Amino acid sequence: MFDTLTDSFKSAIGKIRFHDDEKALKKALTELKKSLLKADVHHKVVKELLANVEKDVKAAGVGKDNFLNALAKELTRILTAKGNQGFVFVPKPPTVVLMTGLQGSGKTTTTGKLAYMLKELKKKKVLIAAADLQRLAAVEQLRQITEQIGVDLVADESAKPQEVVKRALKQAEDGLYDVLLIDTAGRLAIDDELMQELAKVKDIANPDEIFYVADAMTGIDAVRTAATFKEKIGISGVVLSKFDADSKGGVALGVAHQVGVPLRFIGSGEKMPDLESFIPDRVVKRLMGAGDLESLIEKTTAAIDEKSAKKITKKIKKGQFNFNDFLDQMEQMKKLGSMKSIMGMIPGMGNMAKQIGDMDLENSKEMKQIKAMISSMTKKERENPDLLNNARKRRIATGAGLDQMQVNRVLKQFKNAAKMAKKLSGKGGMKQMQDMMSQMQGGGAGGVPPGLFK
Ligand SMILES: Nc1nc2c(ncn2[C@@H]2O[C@H](COP(=O)(O)OP(=O)(O)O)[C@@H](O)[C@H]2O)c(=O)[nH]1
Ligand SMILES: [Mg+2]
Repeated sequence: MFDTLTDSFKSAIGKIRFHDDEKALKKALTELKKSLLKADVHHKVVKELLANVEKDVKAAGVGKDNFLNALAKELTRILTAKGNQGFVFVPKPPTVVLMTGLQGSGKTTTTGKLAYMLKELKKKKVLIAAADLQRLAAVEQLRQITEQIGVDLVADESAKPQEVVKRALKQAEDGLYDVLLIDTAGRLAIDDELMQELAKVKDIANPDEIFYVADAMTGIDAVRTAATFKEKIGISGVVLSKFDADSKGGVALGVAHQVGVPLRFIGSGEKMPDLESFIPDRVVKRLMGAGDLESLIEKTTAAIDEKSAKKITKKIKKGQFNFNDFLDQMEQMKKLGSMKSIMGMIPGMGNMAKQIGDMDLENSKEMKQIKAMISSMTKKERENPDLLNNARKRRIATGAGLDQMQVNRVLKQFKNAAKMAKKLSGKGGMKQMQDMMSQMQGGGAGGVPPGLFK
């Protein structure tokens, strides 16, 4: 997320050479303006941001730290609109959310992603109502999604949307659900019929929140249609879907400010875990290359079962990490979503994330080889990698359809990884890892002075 933006910020910040004069400040502002416009941030937003940064820096005294502080403050202001941040639960459940948007914008997918997030991260009981009855395929799509993520669905192809919503409300109350998400029908463009149907559904649902799902790839249209929905039915949050396909990312910077409604979530892929909360001050940290540890911790603690994590850490420390633990770890990793988005959240690892790109760890050649090998092992061998003598290795190679050299290579990698993990899990291990990472990148996080985000 935000690769291009983060890059252009870094290069703008990197180019600033302050000699504490106003000429230098002007240069820095020009750099910044170029990078923001290049990222497709709306020109009015850019103008306002620059004017405020200039004013702040002049008041505080020209200098690099003051410049970066003013920029961080102004970015946070631009990204913040009046209203809720993240997902907010009402005191008396269920929290009812109406999902709206144009056809193909990503409503149904986002409904599934939100349900997944609430269920997995917040351990909530979620119900989904299929109120898109325009297309029969829409109900089927939702059925597949809810089965996949293990969330209950209210659907009835022969009923009116209002009927389905009524039933869902009753089931949510009776069944003590925490959240009810209502997926609605979209149109190719905004028309009166759509708005009237939505208004009817809204009247019955009496939702606590109305989310507008906008396709990030439509750029400025995403902002425009969101504004229309706000005016016609009133929305309380925007979700930008398909952000992974929008390499520039500037829409996300402008939308809250331009629509006057907070941007709440960002869709970053087609899979269920690919949804991220948009919390302005965290995003600013990431934009300025400082990573976003809060989001990372939230994501990992939810996905990784704490008890098994502790057990594994203990084993790693004792050097007892075996193949079963490895398979366990892989399963846990899968729940985290894409490797790239995780790496981007670790301070100083933004560059690394880019190198990894869209690498599909799970389907990589190495991973397939090691999985094939593990499945050819006996129970004892899985528990104790040291048992693997040459005769056993030959047997495993045949079973996995590999040659013995490949088996040896994978085993060596596995042993090295276990050794490395043991070392890192010891005292000062995290520090070692950070040093290693910054060496690999040829420098630190770059640009951001220490202490800026205290
Ligand atoms: N790459 C990517 N594709 C997405 C994202 N969200 C939705 N999609 C895809 O967009 C298409 C339309 O989504 P859908 O949820 O059916 O849209 P709806 O008509 O608004 O309900 C589907 O193919 C989804 O897989 C996203 O965040 N990233
Ligand atoms: Mg849909």
